Amino acid sequence: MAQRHRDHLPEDFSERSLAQDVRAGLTSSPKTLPPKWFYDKVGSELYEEITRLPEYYPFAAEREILLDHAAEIVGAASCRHLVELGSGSSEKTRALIEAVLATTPEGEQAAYRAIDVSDSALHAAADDLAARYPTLALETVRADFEHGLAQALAVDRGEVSGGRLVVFLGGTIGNQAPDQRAHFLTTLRSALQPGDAFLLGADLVKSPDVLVPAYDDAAGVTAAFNLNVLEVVNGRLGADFDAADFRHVAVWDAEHAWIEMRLEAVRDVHVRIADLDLEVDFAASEQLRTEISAKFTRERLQAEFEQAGFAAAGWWTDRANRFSVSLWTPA
Ligand code: AVI
Repeated sequence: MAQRHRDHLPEDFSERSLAQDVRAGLTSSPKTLPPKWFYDKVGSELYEEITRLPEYYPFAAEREILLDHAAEIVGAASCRHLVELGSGSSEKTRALIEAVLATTPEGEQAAYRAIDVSDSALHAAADDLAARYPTLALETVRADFEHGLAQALAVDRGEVSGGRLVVFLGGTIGNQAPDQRAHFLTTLRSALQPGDAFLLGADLVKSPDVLVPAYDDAAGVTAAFNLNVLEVVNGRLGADFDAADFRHVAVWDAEHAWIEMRLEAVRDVHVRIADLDLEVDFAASEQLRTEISAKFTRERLQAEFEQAGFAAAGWWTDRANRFSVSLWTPA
């Protein structure tokens, strides 16, 4: 089956937006950096390692839901065209792809469009899927769904008839700030048509005794993942961060219902970011926020989706009720 690739990002997109984010984040108070910059080659490998940690339950819990309920989910969505946002390796999506293929009548076409910022992840996933599922129509789109969501979804529907199921897995929605999330949901809603549906993987609120170790594991992999963002800024913007000047912190913020990852200066630190011609000072104990990971209740998701113009169409959790996969349709 033919593969199609589209690139919606300008050549210098990554450099430009990293520079903007670093300048804005390190000159604000408190200091912040957006989590999307964790994922260079080393960061992506560390994240893969995180997903295999005993403390980091979200990955295994979501996979359990998809393996147990893929046929039911695809039946409820009744779509033969999957579109995945932030598709990465597409590994967990295979359960959904297989369920779509199993229910696609002969003579009809099943399709999968992967949308991600990483060219290498898109190509590796497409090669793997093409070999596994020769009858699947495959399309890869390199886009930043934070800014280019409408455009990434608006491209033509090709020869596939019927609705599309847009899939956003991994709990990544929790890494968006509440205003970004509201914007994301309304943009998504306006890109969907009757017959389309949206499938979301979202982590659930639970005891901090489970949540905090998931983001501060005994082996220190999450700490290395968090600290690696300093190396990303060093490598890409000529900064002179020394990771030994910072320590990893993960705290549960009960008021906002999110985990916050931070990097705390262990002493007074002066940093120069050469490419931005920027000097930044950290006082000892000052914290740089690098990620929020929001956790949800069913009620909260329902309220946010209704606000954005969606109706609930399905709800699944793993057997231990730690993680949710939910289906939403345009109201
Ligand atoms: C990608 N995202 C859903 C992960 C999370 O759980 O928020 C990123 C992560 N951060 C620390 N561990 C994993």
